[in-house]
Amino acid sequence: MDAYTPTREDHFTFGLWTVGWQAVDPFGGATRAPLDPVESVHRLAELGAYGVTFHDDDLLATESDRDKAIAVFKQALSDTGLVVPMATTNLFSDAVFKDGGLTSNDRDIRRHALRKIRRNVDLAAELGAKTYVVWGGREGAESDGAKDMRAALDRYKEGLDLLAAYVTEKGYGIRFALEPKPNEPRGDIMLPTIGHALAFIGQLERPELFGVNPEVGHEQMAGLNFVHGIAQALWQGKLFHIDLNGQHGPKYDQDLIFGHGDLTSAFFLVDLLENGGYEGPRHFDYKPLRTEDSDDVWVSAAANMRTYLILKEKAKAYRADPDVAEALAASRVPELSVPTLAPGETLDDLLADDFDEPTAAKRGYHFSRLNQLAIEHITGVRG
Ligand code: DIG
Ligand code: MN
Ligand code: MN
Repeated sequence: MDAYTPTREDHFTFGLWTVGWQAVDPFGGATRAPLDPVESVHRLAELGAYGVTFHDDDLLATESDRDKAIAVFKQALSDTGLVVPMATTNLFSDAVFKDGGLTSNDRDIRRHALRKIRRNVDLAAELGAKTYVVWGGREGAESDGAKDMRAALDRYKEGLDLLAAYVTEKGYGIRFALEPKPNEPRGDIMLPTIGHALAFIGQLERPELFGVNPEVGHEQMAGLNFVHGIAQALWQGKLFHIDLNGQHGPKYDQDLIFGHGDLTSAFFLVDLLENGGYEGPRHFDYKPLRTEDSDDVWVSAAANMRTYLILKEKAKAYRADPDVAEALAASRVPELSVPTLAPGETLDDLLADDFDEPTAAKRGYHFSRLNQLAIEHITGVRG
């Protein structure tokens, strides 16, 4: 037990599919045996997790009878006290979804996808989940001719509007969180970034029931800044959930342990989540490396939470450091929060400014010192 030992109060949650990943990839078969979801619940509880999340199919990893699988899962939740803040649907593994679920060109398959989601939304509500994630991993195409993207958006909207009406009618108190990803497994996935998802939400019948579930690696795969994406989601009141993991920039989706990719970005992400008003669970959607044996799966799970708590403490020290406060002021960072016009001022009033452009153009921002202070906090030179 030390300062970085997680407790339920930290609200760490894990997808069952993370620790349960058998490490099958396009170039090789499983390196680990199927994992009983009941064992995952107990092991994650022992490690200090607060809850678990699941796809409908994850519950059937070792038990093919759905009712039995649900019963033993519920018993494990009751035995450990773990909660289920979020659930989602697997619309990407079964061959039937090879051209997508809600936006498959095949109308019968779109109807099947809606039935599959509805059934798991009912279970999610029964288990007390308040967030339902929609990751359209197969909603996309490999060629522009194969998918009429405007029609696909119509169908995505139709399906999500139906589900929003359903949870409203049922009084489930569930909100939906769209999870963007630019590609993989499809050549191009619909709603590829936080920005696309936020714009799409504005077109839905009940936009208030929709937010985003951004994943670290999914924005970084596209070379985007994840902290900026989260800042905009928070700014729009649409950060309903989050998938934490690690990624080394534009390449295949690595789903590394949180912080094991871009550590500086992870530091500022934790700083933003802890100070930016996000109240949701700190959820990990990562994969234990294919190289790991079944014991080290739990070492990897613990590492996510430990790294988050280490960065949380470092971010707190950074914010409390008087040298950082001074450097922020020298870089005029707090000045950005001052409205450009004073109360009551108009654009005409701007004309009265005595602005000396050459002098202003010469002013430096001193970001180098500020950035170095962050590095010194991250590396432990300052604390
Ligand atoms: C992949 O990043 C996706 C799926 O694992 C799941 O649908 C979603 C849940 O967070 N993330
Ligand atoms: Mn991922
Ligand atoms: Mn995810």
